[in-house]
Amino acid sequence: MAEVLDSFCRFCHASCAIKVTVEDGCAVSVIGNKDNPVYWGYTCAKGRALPAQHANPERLLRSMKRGSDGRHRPIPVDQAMDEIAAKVSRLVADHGPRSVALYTGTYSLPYPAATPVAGAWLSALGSPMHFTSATIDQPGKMIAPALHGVWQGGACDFDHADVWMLVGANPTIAKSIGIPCMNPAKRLHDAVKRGLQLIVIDPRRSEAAKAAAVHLQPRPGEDPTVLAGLVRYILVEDLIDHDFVADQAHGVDRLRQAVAPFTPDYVEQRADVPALELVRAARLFASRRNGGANCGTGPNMARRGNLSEYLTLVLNTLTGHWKRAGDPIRNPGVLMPPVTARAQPGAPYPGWGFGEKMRVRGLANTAAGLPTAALADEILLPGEGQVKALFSLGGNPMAAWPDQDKTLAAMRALDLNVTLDIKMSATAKLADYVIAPKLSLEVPGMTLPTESLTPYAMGYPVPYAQYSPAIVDPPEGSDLIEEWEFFYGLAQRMDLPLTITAAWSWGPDAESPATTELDMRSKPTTDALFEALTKGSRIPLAEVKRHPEGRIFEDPTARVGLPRPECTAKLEVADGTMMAELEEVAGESFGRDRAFPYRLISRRLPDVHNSAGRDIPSLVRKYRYNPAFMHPLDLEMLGLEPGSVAEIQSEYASILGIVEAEEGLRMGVVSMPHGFGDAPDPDNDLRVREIGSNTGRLSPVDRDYDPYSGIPLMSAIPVRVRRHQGPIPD
Ligand SMILES: Nc1nc2c(c(=O)[nH]1)N[C@H]1C(S)=C(S)[C@@H](COP(=O)(O)OP(=O)(O)OC[C@H]3O[C@@H](n4cnc5c(=O)[nH]c(N)nc54)[C@H](O)[C@@H]3O)O[C@H]1N2
Ligand SMILES: Nc1nc2c(c(=O)[nH]1)N[C@H]1C(S)=C(S)[C@@H](COP(=O)(O)OP(=O)(O)OC[C@H]3O[C@@H](n4cnc5c(=O)[nH]c(N)nc54)[C@H](O)[C@@H]3O)O[C@H]1N2
Ligand code: SF4
Ligand SMILES: [Mo]
Repeated sequence: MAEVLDSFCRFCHASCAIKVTVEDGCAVSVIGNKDNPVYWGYTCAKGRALPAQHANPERLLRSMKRGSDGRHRPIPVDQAMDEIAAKVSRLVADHGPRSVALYTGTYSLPYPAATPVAGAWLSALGSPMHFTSATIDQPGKMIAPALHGVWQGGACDFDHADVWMLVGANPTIAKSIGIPCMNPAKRLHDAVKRGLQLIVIDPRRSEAAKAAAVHLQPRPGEDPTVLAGLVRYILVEDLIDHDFVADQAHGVDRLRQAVAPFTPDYVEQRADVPALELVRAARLFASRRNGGANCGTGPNMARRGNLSEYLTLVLNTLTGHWKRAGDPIRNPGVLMPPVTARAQPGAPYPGWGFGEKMRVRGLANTAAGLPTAALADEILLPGEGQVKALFSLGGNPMAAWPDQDKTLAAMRALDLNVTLDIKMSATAKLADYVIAPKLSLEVPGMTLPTESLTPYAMGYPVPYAQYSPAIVDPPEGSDLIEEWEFFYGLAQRMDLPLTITAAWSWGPDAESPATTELDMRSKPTTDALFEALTKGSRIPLAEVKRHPEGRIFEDPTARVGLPRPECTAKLEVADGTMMAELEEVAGESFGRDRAFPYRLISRRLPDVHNSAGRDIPSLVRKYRYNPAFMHPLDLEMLGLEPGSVAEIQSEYASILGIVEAEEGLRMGVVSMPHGFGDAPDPDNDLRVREIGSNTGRLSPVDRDYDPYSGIPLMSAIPVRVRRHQGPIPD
């Protein structure tokens, strides 16, 4: 018998509210809930493919162990946990706890208990080596606020703003950064209709750029130049918010000196942005009080991502684009503790260099976490502290980490390589154990992770939350486990106590989060863990559960408070390191790079999520591979027709790409999605039409990297392009 049940999608981090038709315990179709007050019925092709994903013949229904012949065979998950626990105990006894590392990737987030329990297990072991994808994503998003300080009144609300700037973010497709990610296309459309002026800085005429009043299309990697140009113009033309800057900011004179070289003419020459357009963007941005600017992955993956993020914050501060005392707090938290906000600066704090030190390139912990770009080296470099065991939770290092050749060497060097994945990913194929987890509709879920993504400006614009119980059964005959249960199982076997910490809110009056010691004899339920993670929440989880369709839990009284009288902190607009970087930028020579005349830039495809979704037929109807999009005139000049195979070569490595024409790109650019291909191997590499190729191979981790987060050039990579000369794959 069929029934229609409420749930929410966890294919990406937008958590769209859905109605799932369930027949005999299996999902058969998914539609958006058109009555939902924040998503208005939206789903994308990935959400509608949830039934296919759950029933995918490629899906792992049992955990796998790699035999001495290199082949993977099913293993009961309890036995896998016994063996893995024994191996970890031996490694820790022989090499110390630092020899065990955890990497949590994209699909750790949709399972709220997964990272807390995995992290608690790692801490109980005594290892500090918890890496995440944040430092190979947008490390500047966390590092820049540390250097600038955080405005404790909060950012202006997109849904009520008059002006907005997106720097290398495309929320229409990515549903991620820059504007709230709940049906962002409609949100953007409605905003423009009510008068919002959108400014987009992107070498590509992205879907978001199509809604822009001003679209600056600079040379890739020139964001620091363009943003410094905007800052300079706003200062020189005296378009700043005088009262706000005088009261709340420190360093304006020093900033003025550092941006002096970035005149509109200089920006035009260097970044190829017409001076008049730059001026138009600066005037527009400064002319409205209610607004904001945000960076996405584009500038963060190009050179000097911290500086681009920093200058974006500086632009917000100079123009006073922050909330003031008495302004409404439109999302005072739901599953998180109550948000507190005061119209005062939070002082800057260290962005890097504290905590655990890496053994390479002078890197250490950062405000964005440990530098993941150093993890392959940590595995490969012999000596005290060498990483010997890696646990990947919902991540795919072989597809996602920069420097694919080095990653491959690292995966092969590990004594113990464990991944938790729903399929035999490129990483799983190299792993000793692949733990097969339950999938989203088979487990309880809550929207706490989406709510917690406020620093990425993708959290809920209103106090919305949803809880979903498991609504389908795991496939018959399967032996599946939730991710948290795996780490809990290891801890039980190793006799380690686990303590998890509840979610905490930002804000000057936030209380320290509650902790819960887990019962290690009798396994808690997922729901009990959810209770522990939402201790102190503004709305009790039990109340959220009473509204299975998801609901807004208003608090119209929540307002930004007055500053504390004793507050003396200032927002720093001339951080020493950032100003020194700006001076370096100003001193750089620029012009045509004859050896590597093109710039390969990052971008996302609508129907796949990083390396996930490529095994679902409805999602790869258009592209099975990752096309190398180029301007038609570039293709003509290179003698390439759409659909032909090109060799794309960086100074370090080369990959093949199937070229595709895109009018909206500036010339000199190759725009190519990541996460495709497989491990480096001549056979895999020639299957470019079938599986695409991995852009991460073009990015060595030990050249041209950020000295703090370690992120190498992953966008705006200098490359040359020519017709592929070897055997042409069909
Ligand atoms: N060159 C280049 N490299 C990049 C980027 C880029 O733009 N260019 N982008 C970077 C960014 S922003 C990020 S966030 C990282 C992503 O880095 P990762 O998170 O390491 O990579 P993903 O490809 O997202 O890997 C997700 C894995 O989770 C598996 N999976 C899917 N569903 C589930 C599930 O329900 N449970 C579990 N346990 N696993 C599941 C998928 O099969 C896949 O293997 O990559 C980064 N790498
Ligand atoms: N459908 C889908 N959605 C996703 C993902 C996915 O793979 N598919 N991945 C998810 C993940 S992990 C993340 S982190 C987010 C990312 O979310 P976004 O950062 O919004 O990602 P993109 O859509 O790639 O948009 C980045 C934009 O930056 C531009 N760009 C590239 N280089 C430069 C540069 O040097 N300067 C400037 N100014 N712009 C540049 C690109 O042209 C592109 O339009 O998306 C998430 N959402
Ligand atoms: S946007 Fe994300 S959450 Fe919404 S349906 Fe698509 S994949 Fe699912
Ligand atoms: Mo990401």
